[in-house]
Amino acid sequence: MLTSKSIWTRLSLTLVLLLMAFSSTANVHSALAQGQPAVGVVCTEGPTFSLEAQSGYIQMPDMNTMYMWSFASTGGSFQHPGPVLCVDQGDTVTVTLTNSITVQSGTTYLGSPIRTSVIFPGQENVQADGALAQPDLANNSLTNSVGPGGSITYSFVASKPGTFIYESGTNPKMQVPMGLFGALIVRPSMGANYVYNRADSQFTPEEDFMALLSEIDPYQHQAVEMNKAFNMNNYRARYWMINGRGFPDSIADNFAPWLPTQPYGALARIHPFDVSAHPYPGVERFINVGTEEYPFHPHANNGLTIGRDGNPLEGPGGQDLSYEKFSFNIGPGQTWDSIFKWYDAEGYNETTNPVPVAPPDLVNLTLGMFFSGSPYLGKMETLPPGKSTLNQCGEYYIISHNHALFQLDAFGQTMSGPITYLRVDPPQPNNCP
Ligand SMILES: [Cu+2]
Repeated sequence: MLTSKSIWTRLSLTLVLLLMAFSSTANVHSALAQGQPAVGVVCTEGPTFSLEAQSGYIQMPDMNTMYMWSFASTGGSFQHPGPVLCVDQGDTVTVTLTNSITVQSGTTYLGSPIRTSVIFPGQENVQADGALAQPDLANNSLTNSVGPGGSITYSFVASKPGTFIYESGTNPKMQVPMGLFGALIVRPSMGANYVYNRADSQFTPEEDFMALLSEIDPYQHQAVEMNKAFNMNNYRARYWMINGRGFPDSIADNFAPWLPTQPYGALARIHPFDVSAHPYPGVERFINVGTEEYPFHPHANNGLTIGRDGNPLEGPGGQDLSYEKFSFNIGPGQTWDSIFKWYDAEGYNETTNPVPVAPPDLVNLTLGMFFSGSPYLGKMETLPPGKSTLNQCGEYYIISHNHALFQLDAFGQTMSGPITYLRVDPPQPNNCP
């Protein structure tokens, strides 16, 4: 039997636990997530940035945890991948890097102090502490690196718009797979709702998406964490990621509370094309920081490739050289900008223009977790007994995934890795949350 005293003890204990849970969640996420969108690119606004190379852990789809190196905002909590740096064309970009990487033995790895740096592929005349940054060709590295506890400041003028990578320039063959990379978006002088300085690159600002593709060899990460040698000739990726997550975490919102160090989701959420209500496409910025080609393919929906590696696809006279793609073969180190839209080509309507094919008997159907119960956009119908759905308002979900199927894997657990969805909401106004 519970005495009143024990009830109060229990209640107050519960309250304390609740408050603790609440405040720790708030601490981790509120500063990061405030005013940020649930889907799409989360910009860290420039042009002055302070990055800290840190070590920490991320959560894998097979419930493994992974020791990582990654860039974070200085003084901020560990995150992977690094912040998406957003600047305007013509900005003088300044990035101050602090090195706080540690392994189990502290700030040395195999007896040497851990050094790191940042390179900005595609940017010209990058300065390091005021002098032109220099390559260290003997070590395939950047000369201008920083040791434990130190800092260094890089600067450059973002002269070209587009999607770029920033990553470690110190032993990059080893440090980039450890996680030291992120995206840099340079907005064109035509405006933030253009990808390039071309009228035909205009997009819907709420439909700006990123697919940052990467990979992990867990044996490399374990060896580095434990201060043990790892021969990179034995490197073999066993996890593949999109925006630092594997499926199904990849379709969770930005800042999903159960992924405190993996803030970026990969769901693309759009509205149907409409010549007056929704006239502009969305943009997907594909980025590959891995070692292999990633043939990424949005199902049933071609994209229009409009830029590669920060170069608009145009001829010398500005001719439009963009091309449709069904599978985007993103090579290592490449970025591809693709604009896409979904439009209601057939105009199916339950009463005025029904789908002309009778659906099979329910017993012969396999229903996915996201099916609304109806083929008509915006309609929800009762599902058969025992079936539940995550569908919210009759929206469509179209899978989008890496078509190197062996990469849809998390250390042997299949149907994970770089998979996400294109979510098409019914035209506005709708009942979608
Ligand atoms: Cu497919």
